[in-house]
Amino acid sequence: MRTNYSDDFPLLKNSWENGKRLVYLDNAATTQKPAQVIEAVRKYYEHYNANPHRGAYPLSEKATELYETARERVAGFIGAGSPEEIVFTKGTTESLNLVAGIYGMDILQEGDEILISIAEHHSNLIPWQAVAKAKGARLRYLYTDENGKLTQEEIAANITSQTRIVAVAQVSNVLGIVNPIGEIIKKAHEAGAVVVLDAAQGIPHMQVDVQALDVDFLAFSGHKLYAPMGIGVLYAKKEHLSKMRPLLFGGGMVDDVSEQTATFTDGPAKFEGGTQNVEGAVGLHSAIDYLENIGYERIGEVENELTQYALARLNSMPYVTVYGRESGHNRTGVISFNIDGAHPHDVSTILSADGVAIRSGHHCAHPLMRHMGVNATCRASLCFYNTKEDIDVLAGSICKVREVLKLGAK
Ligand code: C6P
Repeated sequence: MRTNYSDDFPLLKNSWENGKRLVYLDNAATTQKPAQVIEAVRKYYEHYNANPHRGAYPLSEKATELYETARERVAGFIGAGSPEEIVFTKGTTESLNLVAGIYGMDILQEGDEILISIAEHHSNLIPWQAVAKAKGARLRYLYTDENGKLTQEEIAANITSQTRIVAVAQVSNVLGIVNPIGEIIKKAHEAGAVVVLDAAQGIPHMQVDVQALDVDFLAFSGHKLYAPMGIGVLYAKKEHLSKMRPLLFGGGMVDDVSEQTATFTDGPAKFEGGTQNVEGAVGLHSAIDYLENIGYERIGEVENELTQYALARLNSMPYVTVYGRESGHNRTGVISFNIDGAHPHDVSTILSADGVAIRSGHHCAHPLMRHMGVNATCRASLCFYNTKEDIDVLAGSICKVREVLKLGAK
């Protein structure tokens, strides 16, 4: 059984920071790219680059084929009924803005309720604030308990006959907790609401099947899934997508344009105005191949073992506070913590001197920070290419923080 995957990632083999080996623990922000993804993108530019859906010459036809094959691959990967339900976007942020700004804007009426959780990333929060304001709808929140969980009682009490849209993250980018998505979708559908799932932090770690989940919309980013930046996905059930207006007007999305009017194509192309990111789609296709070759089961095993190991190391330090549920399988390797007396930015700077890359700050989740009563946290986020040695370097570096900051022993 293979135990070390870091060799597949050129940057991890070659990178050194301050003379120290790079210990990359910021995978929730973006992941590194395996050699096969880099190679697929290089090959695309060396052999196939042209503007897709426009030229009648073989090169353009090849670029079109690669782009559309990637769409089919994504559809199969998430269990969509058809590639027609897959819209390529720049990333999760654009996907969620498309749902809120078009679907939300068209279906919501005064007094309707949009329900999100207090743990949402700003990308799944501010678009709903904007649409609520524009339509006179109410933006309501599900609150996490002291363990960072959304309880069944909280869900049951807040999805009502007024709820039209429920938009939640599959996994919190701050706490790593996996939300009870099945329960939320069931309750929302019983109430006649649609569900928008932000899978940005979920899909890199667990299999998603949109039909089994019966989710209405799903958004994710390629760059957190070992693919290039600038490519993302919006899955939407055909019944919703066919009724939605385009967001961006331009080339590649029209049927006919006259001086004063235009008609638009059906299907995903309607939402993909302008020249698209073929390189990104090719890279995403290759990243999915890479991931499926390892398999989610194996990825889950490796990441769970690393996560439990990291939690045990951090929890053994009396001056470290870990936020959110501290053990169990129902979480990913996103671990937020603070060190008594130390500002998270100082912590990440000290860790960085040891080659350790973590994130510190509010993680684009201000309302959650306020709800937890903290200004900021340090966040280490693991994935399957990390190793126990990486965690040991992290733990060793954390041990030094209070000493470096002259905070005394604890
Ligand atoms: N979170 C993080 O370090 P984009 O930037 O569009 O690829 O993804 C936005 C986004 C949406 N939802 C969730 C749950 C996310 O975690 C993110 C991105 C990164 O936590 C960058 S802020």
